[in-house]
Formats: sequence, structure tokens, C-alpha cells
Amino acid sequence: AASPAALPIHLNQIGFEPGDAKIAIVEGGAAPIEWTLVDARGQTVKRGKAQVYGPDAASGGEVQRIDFSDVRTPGEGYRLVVNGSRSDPFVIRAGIYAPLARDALAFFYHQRAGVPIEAKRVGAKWARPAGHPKEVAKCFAGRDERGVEWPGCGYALDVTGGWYDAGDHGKYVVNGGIALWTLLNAFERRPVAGLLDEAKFEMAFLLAMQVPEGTRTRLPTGPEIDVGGMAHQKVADRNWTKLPMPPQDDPEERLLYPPTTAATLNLAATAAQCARVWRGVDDAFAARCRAAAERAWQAAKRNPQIYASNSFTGSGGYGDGDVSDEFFWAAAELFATTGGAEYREAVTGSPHFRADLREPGWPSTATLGAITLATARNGLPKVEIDRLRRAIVAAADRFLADEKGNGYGIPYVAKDYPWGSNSSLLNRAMLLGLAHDITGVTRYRAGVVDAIDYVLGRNPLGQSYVSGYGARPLLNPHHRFWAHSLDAKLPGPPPGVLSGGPNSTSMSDDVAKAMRGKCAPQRCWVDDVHAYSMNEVAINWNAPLFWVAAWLDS
Ligand code: 9MR
Repeated sequence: AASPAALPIHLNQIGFEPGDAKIAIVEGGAAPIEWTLVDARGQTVKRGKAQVYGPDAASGGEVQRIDFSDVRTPGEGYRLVVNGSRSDPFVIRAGIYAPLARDALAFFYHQRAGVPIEAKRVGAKWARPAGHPKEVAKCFAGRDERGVEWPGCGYALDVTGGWYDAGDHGKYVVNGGIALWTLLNAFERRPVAGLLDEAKFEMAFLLAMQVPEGTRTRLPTGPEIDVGGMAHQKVADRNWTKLPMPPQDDPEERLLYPPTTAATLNLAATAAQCARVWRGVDDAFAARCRAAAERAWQAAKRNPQIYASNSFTGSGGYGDGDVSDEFFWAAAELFATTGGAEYREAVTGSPHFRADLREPGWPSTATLGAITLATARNGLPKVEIDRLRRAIVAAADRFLADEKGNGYGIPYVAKDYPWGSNSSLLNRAMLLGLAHDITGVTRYRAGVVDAIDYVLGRNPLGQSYVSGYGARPLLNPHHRFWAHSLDAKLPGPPPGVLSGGPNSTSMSDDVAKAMRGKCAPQRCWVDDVHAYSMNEVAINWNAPLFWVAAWLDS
């Protein structure tokens, strides 16, 4: 299946809420282009001249901006017309983000391991048997790709359940952490029906990844150490599987990979958040989470520099050589939950406590801790909480300033777009949303709208990066089950799934390699199932899509 050809007018293909900013981008040079907004009957609603932006490095073209924000009359079938060419039809209506929030959350159910995906919940098209239904995994033992020898361990863990990370079947604690935190943070901000059931499914898996007490191991270098209470980095296939590969057909051996400080702190942070969120909802689960979080914290302090090796085949690395931000994040969550003096000291003594905030990502999690300290009830003095709230607003101001540095007017500027760039943008949108919560100032909401507009079609490819949404939706993400372009018996993606998006930094798959050096950052993308470095899906990308859609809907 292929989407229709892109048009020269680029806008959010689902439309606009009546009170929101309404911006479209049109390709064009120095002379301002005249535009007309027509309703479903073809009647002119408004006319104007576009504002010239000029040459734009991010999109590699010349662009102009159309602003019809003051049109607030609800309706279907609106179109913009420029030089005789019409845009896709769009709506102006309240509540347009509610279905997107619901579907973006449903993604996590689809990604569940260990249980059947039931037709009564997702429809027959997306139902499948359980993948890895009894996952009792042993530790990797032997040589990695670089010939380093790993000792293995004397136990197996039942790690059934949790979410598959992405298009592959790895289950990673680093990355599970930020994805789960983002869902739970949305819930802490405003409860959402069904969210805790989904979140608990991943939390239980993360708890299961904790190394048993009293376990000693020898890392490839160094003496024997006590790793009890740490978390394994991941459970994953020994070798990469081919595409397509429905999870129930995966023939590979599943293995636990060595515990790492970063995974341990991801567990500490999310389990501490769990203890807060489930308190009064399921006290036994909350207590279990709290105990696991405190044990993980102690284990990370005992072993503060055990980094993931990227040298195992069969799964992603998620290796990170700086865990100072994970220490800060975990301390912040533990402090907010317990008020403990040790955690307070770790928070206030961290270089991240007073640092500028940037958009979070799996390797940079300090902002998650700062958000919790700024928004969840905790024992910091009011002056410190106010300062952290100002830091969120200051970050949002920098993102808004970035809108002037690119033609499509999005709150994101980078010389090159990274792997998962859509999530970088949406994580900025989350901070913009929080800045709006803190200040009530409209321009922060407009910034969130700019970000979702881009993701839903206001981009040089005229592409909606979300399946099931817009005139040119994502159709062929890199995914081992939703691979209908490779096997007609398989489904395509369900609605509400986000592509990682343009990647001009690490174009490592074969489709991307052929495009290297030939695309402007926002154009380094193609809707191809093989293009894993541009067109994969992932839990840490759909989580901010959900957060932002839920926020817009609130
Ligand atoms: O999102 C990750 C990105 O930041 C890294 O640059 C990339 C290469 O290491 O890996 C991405 O994560 C992938 C993970 O390793 C395996 N599952 C799919 C993830 C998304 O592509």
C-alpha cells in the first residue's frame, strides 16, 4: 500500500481545535503567496498572504507560513487553496486529540509479551497468540562479539511479560524505564482510565529483572562483586531474527544480559514512582515497589560504574557511559516518595539539580527527576520547587525561541536529526505542556500544537508519522508483526503508532545508507519496513505521543 503523493501545502492532517493556533506551511520563494481558506461547500472563509520565511536548512527548501488561527468556527472539510492547488481536507473541532490519546496508549497493549493479544480488545486483525509465554531466562555466558568472556550466573529468572521494546522482541530495562515513567507521569498529572493496568504490566516485568539478593559475579575485568538488587540490562534474543517474525514464532534462545548501573537506576526510579502512584490503589504492590526501589538504589551505589556493553548481538545496546543523570532521577523519585534524607542529599548534591533542562531521552533522564520534583508533592523547600518550575519554563522558552530557527516553525532545532527525532520533539512538547500548566500562558500551548502539527503532517514530506491518522499516515513501520508489506497475511500497524522519524545522524540500515548526504534533516525518512534507523516504532517514542495527545485533550 502506498500513500497518495504529497501536496505543496503542509498542515496537521487531522485538523485543529477551535481555540488553537492554526498554521500551515507552503513551499515557495521570495514573493508572498496568496492563500484562501474554503469550507466544505467551497465558500471562501478567509484570504491572506503567506509570510515568507525563506531558505530553510532543516527542510532544504524555501517556505512560507500561513496563519489562520482566528478562524474558530467548527466544521469539517475545510481546505487551504494556493496557486490552484488544494490541501487535504481538515476539521476544526473540539476533542480531536481524544482518539489519538486512546490509540497511542493502546500501542502498549499491542506490544505486550507473554500474553495473547485478544481480538475482543483489538479486533481480529491484530489479535495474536502470546509471544514468549513462559520466559524463564538464563544469563548470557560465553564470548560477546568482541571476544570478551562473560561468566553467566547461577540462576534463571521468570521474566515473562512486559512490553516488547519496538520492532524487535528485546525487553530492555533502560528504555522500559523512561517509557513507563512517561505514562505514569501523565497519570500523576491527570488520571486516565485503564492506564494503571497497562503500566502495571511493565512495572511487574521491571521488578522481575532484579538480581536476587546475595548474588556475586565476576565481570570480564575486576574482582568478584555483589550484584544483588541490581537489574539486568535486558532479556533478548541471542541472535537477530529476520523480518517478518510474529513473536510467537521466534526461534531464538532468550537470555538475560549482565546487570548494569543504568538499568538498576531505571528500576529504582520507576519503582519509587510506582510506590507513590499505587499507594491507596494497591498498597501491597506499592510496598513491593518501594522495597525494590530502595534495594536497587543501594545496589547502584555499591556498583556505580557498571556500564552496558554494546557488543552482544541479537538486540539493541542502550549503552550509556554517564549515569549521573540516572542517579539524580532515581534519587528524585525516591525522595518524592519516601522523603528520605539520603535521597535528599543525593538530589541536592547532584550537578543536575541546578542544571538547565533539556528534552529527556533514554540516555538523559535528569529532566524526568526535575519534573517530578517540580510537580509531585515532596519535601523540598518551596524556593527550590519554584526554582525547578522556573527551569521548566526556561527550557520551554528556549524551545519556543528555536521555532524561529526553522521554516516549519517547530520547537526543535538541530543541525542533524537524531535517531527517533520525533520523540525528541514530543519530549520537548511535554516540557512545553508543563510550562503551560505552570504559567497558564497561551504561547506554550501553541508550541505543543506546533509539535503535534509537525508529527501529523506539517513537515516537508507532508507525512503523518502516526498510523491511522491523516491523509498520508504511516503505513509500513519497521516491526516484526505489523509487516503487511512483506506478508499479506500479517496486519499493518494499528492506529496510533508513531514512527521514529527523520534521522540524518546515524543512518545505519540499508535504505538509510543509500540516502546519506542526499537529504535535508527533515527529509531523511521513508515509509519502508526495512528502514529501522528511520521508521521503527518504540515504547519510548509512543509514550510522549500519548503524553502530548492526552495533554492536548485535557
Ligand atoms: O532509540 C535508540 C537510539 O537512540 C540509538 O541511537 C539506536 C542505536 O543504538 O538504538 C535505538 O533503540 C533501538 C534499540 O536499540 C533496539 N530496539 C529498537 C530501538 C529503536 O530503534
